[in-house]
Amino acid sequence: MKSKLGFAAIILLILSGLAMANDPGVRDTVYFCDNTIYFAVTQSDATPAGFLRLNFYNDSAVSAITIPFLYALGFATFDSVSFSQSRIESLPFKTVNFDTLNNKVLLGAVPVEEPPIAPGRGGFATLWFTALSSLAGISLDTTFFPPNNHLYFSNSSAELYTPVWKGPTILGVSVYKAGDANNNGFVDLADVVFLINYLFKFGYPAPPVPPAGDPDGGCDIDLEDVIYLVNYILKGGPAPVPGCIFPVCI
Ligand SMILES: [Ca+2]
Ligand SMILES: [Ca+2]
Ligand SMILES: [Ca+2]
Repeated sequence: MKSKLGFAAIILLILSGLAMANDPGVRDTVYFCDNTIYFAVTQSDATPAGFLRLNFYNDSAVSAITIPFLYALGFATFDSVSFSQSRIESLPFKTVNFDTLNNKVLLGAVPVEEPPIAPGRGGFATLWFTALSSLAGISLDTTFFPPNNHLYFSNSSAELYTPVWKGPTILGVSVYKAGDANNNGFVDLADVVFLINYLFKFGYPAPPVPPAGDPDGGCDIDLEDVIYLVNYILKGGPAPVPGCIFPVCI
């Protein structure tokens, strides 16, 4: 993805002129939806992609946000950032600034002609990674970039404050095979049985890696996934896809 340094520079210019304040009301927070990145290995993709959803909470209106990360990615690479389906998706003034030499990424959003970001809880952005090996280890840290580019929110009086960062610093990494519903490293009839038990018998466990139980990629686990797996295993049907079931994030 192309770096948007110009936007970032403008945001920093705006924020550097602001006074510091205390977080009004209860503490605002910035956090990951899930502290594990799931990378799906498929038959056709040797460089599986995984993502992290970044959320934020504010109990009063926010007029600017900057979220910097310093990352150490082990055997993964940083790929891109998406604001799709986030609370700030409609804002035209969003920024992603990569510094790949120094392993930094800076995210920002500023309502310019729009009203401030209303109180609420939900998505800010989705960070995408590419795994180069099953040994991928990832850490992200917001406590860097002195003296500028801190983790900042700005209140409606144009004063900066620092929300609480709810890490963790070290993220779990899980590499799974698409369609491996029972998570034993193989895709075979045992996964079909596992899914049937989960769907139709009381008390049987859900797939340990939820998206692995969604081989048809329909973002749910149902009978179609069972049929899809059977077709793949016994009839040469299409291979399982990564699936798109992830923990509920609020
Ligand atoms: Ca607050
Ligand atoms: Ca399996
Ligand atoms: Ca499905």
